[in-house]
Amino acid sequence: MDDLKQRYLGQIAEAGDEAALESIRLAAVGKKGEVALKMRELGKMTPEERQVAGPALNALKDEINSALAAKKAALVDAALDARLREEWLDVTLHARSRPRGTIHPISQVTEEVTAIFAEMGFSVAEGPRIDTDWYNFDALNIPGHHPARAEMDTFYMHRAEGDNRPPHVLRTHTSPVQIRAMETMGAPMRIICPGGVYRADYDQTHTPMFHQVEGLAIDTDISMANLKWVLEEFVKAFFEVDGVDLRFRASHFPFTEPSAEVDIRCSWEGGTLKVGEGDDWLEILGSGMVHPKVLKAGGIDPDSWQGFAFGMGIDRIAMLKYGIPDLRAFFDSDLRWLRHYGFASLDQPTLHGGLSR
Ligand code: 2NL
Repeated sequence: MDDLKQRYLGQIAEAGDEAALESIRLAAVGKKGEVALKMRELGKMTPEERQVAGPALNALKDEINSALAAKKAALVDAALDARLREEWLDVTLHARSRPRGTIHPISQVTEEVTAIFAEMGFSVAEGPRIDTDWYNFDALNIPGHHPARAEMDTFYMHRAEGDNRPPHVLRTHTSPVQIRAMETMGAPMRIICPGGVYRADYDQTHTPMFHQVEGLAIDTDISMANLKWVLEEFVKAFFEVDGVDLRFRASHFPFTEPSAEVDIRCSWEGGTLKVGEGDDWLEILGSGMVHPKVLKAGGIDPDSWQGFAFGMGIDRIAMLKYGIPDLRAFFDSDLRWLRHYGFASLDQPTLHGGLSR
């Protein structure tokens, strides 16, 4: 019996899983197991022998059964431990994997510009990229013979032979959107018009499609002073600096009178732009008081209303702010470039959150 006990307790201690434990149980204390066989031998014994062997066999059976139960509990515990080690979860992970796409710098800068002007009461107006030459030129005081029409390298839409309707063009600026907004909104108004525009020009610094944002504010008592304040606020917020110097240089546009080109004080130390300090000047936009003929074209009475307008290149200010050297890379759709210069899609630019972070 001692031999049986040592053998089975040894096997139970060694058992690696519940299946092994079950076959040990059958062999030891099952109906046809070794202990049962020994029990059968009790009948052949003398009553004295039986009185010793009977309880001893029962004790052995009990001992093996409790060793089996203890080992089974230990195996269940170990299995649970292994499962817990395997099935862990990092509760700090994002619910969804991070998006792989990025926001294009032009989209980012458009959102930044929109957030800044929204704070100053400007809403966003949009319009068609294909428009009539009246909205794109005539309404802006650029008549048919005007050199600006030629200068703007316009893409004209094809017309079938004998189709004498006025020509359509790919808009060369977002001004036609502002004319349409004057017609529909009337005065007073404050809008910006960001969007893609087209000119037949392609070299290091020009692409046939690029982006512009124009602004327009019309009221009864608007002056160049209001323009200057709005542009100062814009430049400070956009370049994320506390102070700027603006320089207004007299200029000429057919749609504004007077007209001014605006430079900002800057420095170019080690090739990086610093706005608001230094001895260099950087031209960033054109502006002026809206020409009375342009107000009239938009259905607004120039004797009662006046306004300022400005226009700047989004691609250009994006390159300046984010140190992007090559304009043409904007339109290459190169994934490595997009990952490098792109912005996280869930970080929307806001003035309170920091525009670009
Ligand atoms: C530039 C200059 C400018 C405007 C755009 C404008 C629009 C209307 C009336 C009057 Cl509807 N003016 N736009 C005015 C001055 C300059 O853009 O250098 N753009 C990149």
